[in-house]
Amino acid sequence: MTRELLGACYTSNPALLAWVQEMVNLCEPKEVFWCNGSPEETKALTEQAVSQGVLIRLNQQKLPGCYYHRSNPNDVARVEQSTYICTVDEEQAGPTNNWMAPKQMYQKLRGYCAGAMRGRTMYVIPYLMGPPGSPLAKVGIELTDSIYVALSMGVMTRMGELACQQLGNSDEFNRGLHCMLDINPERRYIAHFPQDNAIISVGSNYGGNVLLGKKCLALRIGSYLGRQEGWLAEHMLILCIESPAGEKTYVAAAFPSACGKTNFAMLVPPARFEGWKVTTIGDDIAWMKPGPDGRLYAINPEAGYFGVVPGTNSKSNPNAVQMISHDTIYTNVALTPDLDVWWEGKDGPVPAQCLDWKGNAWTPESREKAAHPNSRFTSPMANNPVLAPEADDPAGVPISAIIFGGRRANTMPLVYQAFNWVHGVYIGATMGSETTAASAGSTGQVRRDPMAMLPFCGYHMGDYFRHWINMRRLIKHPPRIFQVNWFRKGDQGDYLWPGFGENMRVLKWMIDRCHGRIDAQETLLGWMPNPQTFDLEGIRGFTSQQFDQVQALREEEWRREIVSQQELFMQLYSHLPKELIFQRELLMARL
Ligand code: GTP
Ligand code: SPV
Ligand code: MN
Repeated sequence: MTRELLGACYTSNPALLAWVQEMVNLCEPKEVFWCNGSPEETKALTEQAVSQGVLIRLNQQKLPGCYYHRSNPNDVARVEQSTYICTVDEEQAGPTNNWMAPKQMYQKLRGYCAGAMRGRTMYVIPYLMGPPGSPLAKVGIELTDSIYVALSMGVMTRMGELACQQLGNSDEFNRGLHCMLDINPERRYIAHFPQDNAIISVGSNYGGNVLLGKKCLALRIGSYLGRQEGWLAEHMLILCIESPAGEKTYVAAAFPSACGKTNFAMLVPPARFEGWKVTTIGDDIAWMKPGPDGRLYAINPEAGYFGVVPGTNSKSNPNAVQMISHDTIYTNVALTPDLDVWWEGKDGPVPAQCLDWKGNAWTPESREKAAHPNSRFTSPMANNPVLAPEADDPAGVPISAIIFGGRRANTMPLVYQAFNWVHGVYIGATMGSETTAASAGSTGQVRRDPMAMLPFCGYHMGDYFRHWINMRRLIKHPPRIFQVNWFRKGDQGDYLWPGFGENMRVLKWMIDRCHGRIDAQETLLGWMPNPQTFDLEGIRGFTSQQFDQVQALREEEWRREIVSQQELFMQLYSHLPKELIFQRELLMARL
């Protein structure tokens, strides 16, 4: 392809052309660039980003195909206080979302966007969420003035002509508009219009706020559509666990942001599990729908990983280390003098000097962190050495287990199993977790984060629970539901469970439960592992007493836990399914 042809329009879809024209009239860009997703185009856009200073080319000997990006220091995480669900009725958005009337929000944001791309390029990004040809896949179009977004969407989604092919002449596509403006937190809005299948994001250039296929479409708009259409859009990883005999079991797990999804999805089984394999279907989002055989089928709508960098090393996640060693964009990590990257928890020595994520000189004596705690990598899923071929299967994979897990220093045992579907929905609905750096604001505060969806549910959370309960009727063979907690701490503030690869032991117990192959003990919380049959062999220095500690059910803590669930239940009361109130009362009675 010649240079001149890059960026030319290649669709004749009338609805798409009309909408792009309307947005061009509004934003008044100097030029319009239609991204087609070709390797030539990626190369040319990358060159341009480098010459504009948006990307820095990293040391190509050490990190082939890798680039470095710094976002504005005021713009390094999702902003929940600026995220809105704009349904016609405020009631529909529910008390856990910010709300503004669509008319009012359109007016405000169109005001901001008017002429906002003068002298700039508008990139038109057609993208497909899900494998081509999948009945669950959806098409979105993102219009942006950020070349960083254009390049990132090329990694994170199936971007370009194939999306337009899937769309054909239909007008059923998500309309997403992104204007960076001047990256001013005062004019930062991430606004969703579920009833119009539309998104407007202004004033940010940070991943979760601006890669509109991800949290905005795949979760907030997705959850809204899922309720109407009878499926689930969830903040879940999807993995495959394969036994030495070749038996494959698929598992989906919801952990809140920065609570271990990417790590769990790429887990390397310890030596004890020779012959077992874990492969990744997805690391952040699952779209799930009942299949013709009565099982729940899941696809990963994404095509890349936007993952937490700090803590990534060859012990915690060797597959990720390999994955991000090439063809990766690093955002907000530290930069060494030889154009390598560094972060807290990386393999090897701490550099004697480097530039921190803000571009300031940093030495090991510096008090601040070199990499931002929410610094991220953007890697295509094809880079993942343990990518499951099923990630491209339009039919998705049948889910046997659903796992809910929060970051809890106390109260929550390592693992237990729900008694049944409704009890599992109650467990997910009442999940608590400490806040993390993935969202702007204070970290380490326990809050309720139902199903890890608090920041991502595009409608009333009480109606969302009702939808989960109702789904049971559509699923003849429902997945078993579990709760896990990798983050319980001892009196000294140390993690009680080694985590990471050793989580395989919990995974193995769960799939054995799904296949009816291992016993369990009934407790007031649910089914717990029998310490005699739970496999602890070969964890260095881990004793059965420590296992008792990490599994301990402390009734004092649970009394407090139940009380703290009250707040969420009160907040959602008018839409809260009675079933969940009964579940809570049953638990109280058992206590
Ligand atoms: P998002 O991309 O924000 O949705 O996050 P995620 O759920 O994919 O989280 P990720 O796997 O990136 O993990 C975030 C943090 O949790 C990292 O700092 C990890 O080191 C840490 N972590 C992950 N798994 C474990 C574990 O089993 N034990 C402990 N102690 N920490 C873990
Ligand atoms: C999360 O915060 O849950 C993420 C990163 O996966 S972001 O895309 O920024 O939302
Ligand atoms: Mn996430």
